[in-house]
Amino acid sequence: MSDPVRFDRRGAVGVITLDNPPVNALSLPLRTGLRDALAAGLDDPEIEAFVIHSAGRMFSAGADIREFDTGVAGESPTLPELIAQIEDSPKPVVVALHGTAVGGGCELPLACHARVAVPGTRIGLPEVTLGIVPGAGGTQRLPRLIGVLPALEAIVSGKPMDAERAHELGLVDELVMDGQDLVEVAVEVAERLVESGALPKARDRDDLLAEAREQPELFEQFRAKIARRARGFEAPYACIECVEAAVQRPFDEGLAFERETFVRCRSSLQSKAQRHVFFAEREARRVRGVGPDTAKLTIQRAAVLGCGTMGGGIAMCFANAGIPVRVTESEQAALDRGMEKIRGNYAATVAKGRLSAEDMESRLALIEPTLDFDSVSDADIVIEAVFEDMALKKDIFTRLDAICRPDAIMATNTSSLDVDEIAAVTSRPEQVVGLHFFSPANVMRLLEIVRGERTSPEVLSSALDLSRRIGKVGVVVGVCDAFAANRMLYPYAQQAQFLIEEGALPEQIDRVIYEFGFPMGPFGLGDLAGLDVGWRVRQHREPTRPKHLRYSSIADRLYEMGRYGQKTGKGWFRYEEGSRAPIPDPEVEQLIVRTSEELGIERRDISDEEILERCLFALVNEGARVLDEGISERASDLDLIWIYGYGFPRYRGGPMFYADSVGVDHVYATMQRFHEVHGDWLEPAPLLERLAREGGTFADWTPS
Ligand code: T1G
Repeated sequence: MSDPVRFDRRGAVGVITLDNPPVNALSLPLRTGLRDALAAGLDDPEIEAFVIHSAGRMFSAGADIREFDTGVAGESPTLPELIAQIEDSPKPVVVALHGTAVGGGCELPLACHARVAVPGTRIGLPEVTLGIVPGAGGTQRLPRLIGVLPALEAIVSGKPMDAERAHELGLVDELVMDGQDLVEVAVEVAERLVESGALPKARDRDDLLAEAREQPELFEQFRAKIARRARGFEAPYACIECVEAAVQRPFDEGLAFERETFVRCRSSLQSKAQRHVFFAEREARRVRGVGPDTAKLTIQRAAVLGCGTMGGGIAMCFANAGIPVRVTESEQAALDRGMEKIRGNYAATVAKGRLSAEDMESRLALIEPTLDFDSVSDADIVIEAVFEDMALKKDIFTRLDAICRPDAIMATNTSSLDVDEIAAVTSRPEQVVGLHFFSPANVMRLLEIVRGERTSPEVLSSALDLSRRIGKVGVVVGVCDAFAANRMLYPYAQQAQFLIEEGALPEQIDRVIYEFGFPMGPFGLGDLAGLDVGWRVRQHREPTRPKHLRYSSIADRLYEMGRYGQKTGKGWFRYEEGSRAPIPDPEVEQLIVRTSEELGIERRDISDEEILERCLFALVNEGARVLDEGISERASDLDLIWIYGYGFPRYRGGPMFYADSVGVDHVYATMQRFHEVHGDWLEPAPLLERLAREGGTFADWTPS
């Protein structure tokens, strides 16, 4: 391992280079090297100032997250010690930023006496996304440099800003112009500081805090403002408390409060869960048979067959990523309706101020509607998003096989049909893959990439690359009925329906699931997706249902009553005109009670705990089967599927991580009890039993 820190001279300026690929994480060896380089320069009378910069594609991604649960993170020199050494240096320290400077990689620059950056550099404090607060002075120095509200926005959202914005706010002192060398500009700034004798320190600034000190209510207002999006999360509120401490306490007291808060958050289950998700997203890119050298097709032109709800949303994903896309339909009216929906979606985003009208027009210009099926022949990828019917899809893939380029990727957006059966009608099944988007496709971040038996590594590599380009979290799964996502959804939704037969009501179950952290419960979700869609899926699944096991008939009865959910104003709940707020409907309760009587079920009071465990443990149990059958390569992939596909609360890490956190033995014992009382739908999966018996966890499980 080469030395992560180098020290050179440019005249009287000591130039320190951080070089710890791939992201210059501030690991212990790097911290030690930096401390020693500074100490050497401080002892050298010929050195009058320092410039710190990094090799590689970015300045730094911050503290080494992998050190968190090892004692190394606390080993000296710790980051706060290093940062104090820099801020208290009697010789000016100038930092030169490029690429990305986040977390500790932003806090270190905040302690420098001047900051120079290349335009476009991403600068920020994303710690809140890891369930922690910035722990090396970020919550104390940033508000002093840019003001309290901009600092609150940056710290509580975790979103980095670019160097231009940072310069506007006074965080970056100098932007490097075209043709200028970053380190050279930083050396000049350092020399100017030496000349002026100035050593500006963020800790000494108070001017931008004064105003906030007069308006203590702004912190309450900020808490109210984030309440909806921060529901259930602990770290955003801990961040606000730290910035509040920056305003109300002397610097060193605020710093101590921040550190205390950081240490508390770092050991919290929420932070462990959110760090699990961070690494799970990176792990998901590692797929059996696909290596970093596997060739991939860079998609420059796409086509989508079908401009319905899914097709239109998928087309928007490509346009949003700047990729031209053709979208087809068989009739003009359907095409016009689809394009109107797309335009409407964009207009809504413009109305919310999250997109400019110009950007809307430029994205719409990338979407080319056409009735000409054959015009997709020059596309790099064609995604079929038509009605969920096997015969129709086979016909389409037969036609695509005849017209598409040999290297083109042919994908199906089916949410449950057999991708191998579809691929088999073509002469090139290796070019066929499932790309299962989640509704609304332009919003939901999950992309379930379905690997067929013959899908080539190159096509998988291209699909994974594409998922990142269109802002999706791509998770590869194998072919089985309903793949991984929906397959785990069914037992979860089914238990919810059995529970209402036994005594609960939809509003109780949805409240429990909502309070657990989901955006909505299974009944609200059913009404959003449409009970007619659910009915069609059940018709499709009926032939595979084990005959000795029944499913609840209440949903079918609602469908037969024409209650399709939000789209008809009535489903499991009733909806006022123009409102999405679910209202319990006595008519539904009567139907439920009547069904219990017909089934001879004596209704009973059901606890919130039983509801939570039956619904969640049922999906965990199915997840164990999905892993055991090799449909998914790792439990953390299933966690991503549920977080990005169904809104499983990120601060609980996903269903499999959650099962590990409550104890696999507890999940197994509870499933055994449920199985005895409620029958075979809740039979514990062999893997769940094995892990419970061996004291294993889903996190440590690997395919045999
Ligand atoms: N620590 C350890 N490993 C890291 C890392 C980090 N901070 N950041 C990235 N990696 C690994 C990552 O797992 C992957 O590994 C490889 O680097 C490339 O990353 C006191 C305590 C910077 C925007 O939250 O957001 O500072 O999979 O694929 O897409 O307040 O990485 O190849 O083995 O993501 O170009 C706060 C986390 C830390 C930023 C680059 N910092 N990183 O994205 O590359 S807490 C963060 C990112 C902190 C202080 C506290 C992104 C990136 P592998 P990548 P990328």
